[in-house]
Amino acid sequence: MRITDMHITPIAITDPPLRNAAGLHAPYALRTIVELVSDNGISGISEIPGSQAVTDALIEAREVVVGHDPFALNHLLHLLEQRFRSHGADARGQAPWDQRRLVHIFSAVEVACLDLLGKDMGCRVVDLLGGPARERVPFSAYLFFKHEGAGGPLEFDLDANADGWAQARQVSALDPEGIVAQASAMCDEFGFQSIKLKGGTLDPAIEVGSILALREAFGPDTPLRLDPNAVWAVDTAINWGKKMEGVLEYYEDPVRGQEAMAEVRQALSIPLATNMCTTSFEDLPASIRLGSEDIILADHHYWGGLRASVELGRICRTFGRGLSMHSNSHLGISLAAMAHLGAAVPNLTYALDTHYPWQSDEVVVGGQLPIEEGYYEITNAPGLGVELDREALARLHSSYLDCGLKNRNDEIEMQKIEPDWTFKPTRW
Ligand code: GKR
Ligand code: MG
Repeated sequence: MRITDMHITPIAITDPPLRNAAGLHAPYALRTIVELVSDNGISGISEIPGSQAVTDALIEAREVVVGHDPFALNHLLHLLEQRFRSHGADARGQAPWDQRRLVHIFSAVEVACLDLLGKDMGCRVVDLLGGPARERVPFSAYLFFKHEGAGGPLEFDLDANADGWAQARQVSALDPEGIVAQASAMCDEFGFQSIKLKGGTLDPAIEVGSILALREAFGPDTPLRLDPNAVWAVDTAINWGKKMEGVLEYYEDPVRGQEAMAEVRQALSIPLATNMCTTSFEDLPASIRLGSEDIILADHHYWGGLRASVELGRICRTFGRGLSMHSNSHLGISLAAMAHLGAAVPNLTYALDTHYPWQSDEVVVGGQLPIEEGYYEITNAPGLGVELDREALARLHSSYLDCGLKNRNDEIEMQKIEPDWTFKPTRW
């Protein structure tokens, strides 16, 4: 089999004004959809975070990918690595999200190849990864401090008749009461049984107060996580962490860097997790040596694909580290890929993060995928089990062209609300 074409489509999806350590989400989040077409007329798809650098790199990668056999994945990824090595090393950046290009390219190409192969052979991606350890994959609620609005064009932003989650999704939530209300609406709608709160945005007293309010409202059987995205100082993280001992399931990236994480971990009896201080295979030796975290958040978009993430799972098992999963704003192709990975890796035992409830657009046939009782259930459909809705793809590509965004920049968006606001690597 040969890959005869590679379609690269940047899209913009509506995204509510969510707060994080880097600022505020813009009305649109950028994603890129990749479709590989083979000489037998079958195609495979994938979705990755979008940016101008990623689009440019995908266009360059196309020269390597087209003409290649999708079965020969190891060789293909090797060729891509060689091609991009000449561009110099990628930096992850200080933002909560990862900005390296090569891992995105690997992920886009590998996932689309696996989808293509599954569709060709009539088997699922989870089967290509070694078969399911579970068919139902648990996801966690993901709460954000937010401003009023549901994202997208302003005239459609607010729906006065909305109720339930649709209503909670558009109102502001900037204190513990707002966060508990957001959690209740999200959990009622999707049945989530674990809850993560994005921190690093407001005074730690409000964020820790929100965790304690969630504990009060949901009781000790609902695991809670707090993620300050590395903008707390070590003392801040330890002092506030003491108040959450026995309350948090895990404390995600309270501080920046492996040394600081190791210091906080020593001082507290709460498991530490990361998607910011240990983010690549090269980071793993120091992570183990320093003991910087208990749990690593996999993310096939950032760890170079699904098979690399399976390898990460095995390394975590070897060194006694837990495994969870990171997420950014995304649509159903990414959700399906995350779920196939979550189904395949036996020790991925924590409920996976997902931003999916915050999204209202979709690019797969049939619209948004179901999360019920907090689970997404892998279907028997081949490949990732999802198909591209071409009309939706064209519409979301038009949104991309119209919205004028080429890169994620939460600082600029935040300055529309607080003109003097600037990103600080350590804020509190
Ligand atoms: O989308 O605001 C966001 C998140 O903060 C995201 O960018 C992070 O990468 O969710 C992520 C995390 O767990 O750090
Ligand atoms: Mg995180």
